[in-house]
Amino acid sequence: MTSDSGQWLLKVGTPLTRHLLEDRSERLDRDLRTLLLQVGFAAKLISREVNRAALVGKLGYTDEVNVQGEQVKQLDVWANDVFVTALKDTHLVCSMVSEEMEEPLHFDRNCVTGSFIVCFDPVDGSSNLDGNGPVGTIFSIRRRQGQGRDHLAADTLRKGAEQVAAGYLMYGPSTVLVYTVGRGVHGFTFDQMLGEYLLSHPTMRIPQRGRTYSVNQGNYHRWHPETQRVIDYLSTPDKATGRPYSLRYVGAMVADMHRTLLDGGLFMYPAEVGGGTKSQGKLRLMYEAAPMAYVVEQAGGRASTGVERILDIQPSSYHQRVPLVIGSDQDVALVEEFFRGQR
Ligand code: FDP
Repeated sequence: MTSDSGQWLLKVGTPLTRHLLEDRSERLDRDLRTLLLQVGFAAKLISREVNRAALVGKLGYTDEVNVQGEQVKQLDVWANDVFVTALKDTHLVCSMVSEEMEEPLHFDRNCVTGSFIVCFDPVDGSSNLDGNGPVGTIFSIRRRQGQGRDHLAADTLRKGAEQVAAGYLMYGPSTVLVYTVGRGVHGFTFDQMLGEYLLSHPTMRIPQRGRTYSVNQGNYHRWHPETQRVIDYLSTPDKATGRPYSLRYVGAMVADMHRTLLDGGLFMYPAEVGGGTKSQGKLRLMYEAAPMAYVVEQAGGRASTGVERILDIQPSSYHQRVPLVIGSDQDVALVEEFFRGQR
């Protein structure tokens, strides 16, 4: 819907389908619109299954261990299949990278110029599932550059700055869909009775500074000294600078990020010392850090490793991990000062 001045009016309660149809941005062509709607559809199926998982025997682990050596939940596998099938069916997706698949899937018949690469984490925060805690789905969409099978790896391993859309679903007390196509961030709440996502958070802006930090502080003694100093600083009382910050940690990135996006502050998953599996943190660049970084930057925030902008990192492997500091612009900038030794 546009006003007389040609400006796009965002009305709370608008269904996602109409919202996407009325967005005349050049960035959102028919194919990308179709893909976003299909992401929303796959998420409806996942949301329903998360909701009744305990009743249909979908809680608990499988016997498998995934590519990062983590135990796999039944819902991880099921949701991965749902997402793959739903997006493959659009014939718009050439390749898919997922936390649950060691290698990307390539759909030869879909691989024509202009088709898309989708990276996703079907159930983020899945260790929360058995305790009825919030979980989510994260997605990242890029356009394919080259043609032919030889280009598949090069097409798939691209910087976050090349994303054309990204977002997440949060399956909490309500299911929320948040997305960006590079023109701001919009949030929708799923109305179960209508079976529709309705606009509830138009043009989301993250506060420039927050009052909370979000990190697994149980890992404090495994962090590098500069990370420890950041947390010591934030938790030390000082009225003049608005400290101490409060600690909030759900342990599901989507839930911690959704709160951070709304209220401001910091979310971190830092690197650990000792050369173990978390020497580059825990979170994955392509389907966790990069899409969240795109969303947060589009909402006016900042995302870095502490020394480098997340969206500028060239991935070298599909499941690469990356230290992450993300949230309000001023709070992330403060952490970067600690990492540069300026504090
Ligand atoms: P999970 O392992 O439960 O899927 O990336 C995975 C993730 O959760 C994030 O969602 C979450 O922020 C983080 O790991 C939690 O890790 P810790 O349990 O080590 O704090």
